[in-house]
Amino acid sequence: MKVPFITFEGTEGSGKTTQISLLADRLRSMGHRVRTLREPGGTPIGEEIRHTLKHSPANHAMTAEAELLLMNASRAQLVREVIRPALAAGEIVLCDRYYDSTTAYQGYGRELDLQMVRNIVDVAVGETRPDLTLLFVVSQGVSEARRLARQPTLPLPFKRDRIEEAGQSFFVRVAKGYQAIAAAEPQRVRQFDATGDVAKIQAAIWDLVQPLVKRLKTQAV
Ligand code: T5A
Repeated sequence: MKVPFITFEGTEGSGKTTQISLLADRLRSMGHRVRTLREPGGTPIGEEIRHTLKHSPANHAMTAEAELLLMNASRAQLVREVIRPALAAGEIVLCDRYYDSTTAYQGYGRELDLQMVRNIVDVAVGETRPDLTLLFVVSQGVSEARRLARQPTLPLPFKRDRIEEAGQSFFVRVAKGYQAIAAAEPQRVRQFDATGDVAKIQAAIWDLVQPLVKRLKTQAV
């Protein structure tokens, strides 16, 4: 049976990282092999690109087109260096953001042409598409409050984040983009309210993931 490739999407601070970690722990405790990844990043080249995109002091003048290409350069590397080999080796892949982020942020948020965005994503991912995408929905207010609460705990080089410096209207467009993505592919993209209790969200995610893993072979733990 094919191992699933699952992606996690949503606006800043929607709780993806928290839930990926809980899901990975649960799957591993059952004997599954799991690979957790994040975008942009996930490879040495991708992590350098991530720094350029988010935290580099030299990134202020980055154009939307350069941002689109860098996101997909990181992705092209991740797909070939890690995701395809991991899936081929029977590992469940959990990825914090994937190409829906590009559609939402560069397509809707930066207002780049959606067909151009799709064409570039196609180059980066080819046939490597997620089996399930979990879309975490929180209000702009919750997203911002969670980001601000975390800010003092971040080490200095990570306090500034170029993408998070975008205005409120940018994030409203990103959220609309995610709604459009979910409406276009309701089978793959399953959205849920991510403002509640962590354990409740974890249970909702498990209900969606369990059918994809229940017939997979596991190793003794
Ligand atoms: N981007 C990315 C693009 O523009 N295009 C692309 O193609 C791609 C791939 C990535 C940036 O790049 C952009 C989008 C982003 O701007 P990132 O740092 O990886 O940057 O950003 P996020 O993915 O948004 O990561 P965050 O860490 O900000 O958000 P998460 O992972 O969704 O949230 P998490 O789990 O870290 O939680 C945030 C805080 O909330 C708390 C946590 O403890 C934490 O403090 N929390 C909860 N609090 C209350 N109730 C709950 N249920 C909670 N769940 C978590």
